[in-house]
Amino acid sequence: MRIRNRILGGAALTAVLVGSGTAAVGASTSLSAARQAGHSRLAASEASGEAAGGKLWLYEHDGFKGGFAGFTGTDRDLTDNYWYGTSRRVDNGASSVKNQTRYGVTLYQNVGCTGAHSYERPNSEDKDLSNNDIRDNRTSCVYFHR
Ligand SMILES: [Ca+2]
Ligand SMILES: [Ca+2]
Repeated sequence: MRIRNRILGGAALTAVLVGSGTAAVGASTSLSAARQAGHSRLAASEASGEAAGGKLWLYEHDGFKGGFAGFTGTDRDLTDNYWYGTSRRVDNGASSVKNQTRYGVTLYQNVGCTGAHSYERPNSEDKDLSNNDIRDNRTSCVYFHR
């Protein structure tokens, strides 16, 4: 399984490289198909911060900018979570949110899910938490209402 993944990863990378290299000769349809194949395999949606379906996404800055972190279930302690690809903690750092799950999710001020909190409806987004009870830079717990 591990080897197979490695081969698939290499194939995806090759497809993207070929796509880039031959873009000038104009085979754009197959190129974009190759790019999309590469994209999905490389999980570019996560790497770019574009939220893939099914997760609650916290963002470091307003307007879904900066670091991002995806959740598929309750996490009562964000002190051991880091913005994707960084060493910056998610704890007390979230300023906007997208809830792309079918569950309501409550963001809490304190580890252990207490204190000020804001409820995020299923399939909703909020580009600025500063005018919510949770406010900016306070979220320490993500609670899924399953
Ligand atoms: Ca955690
Ligand atoms: Ca907090």
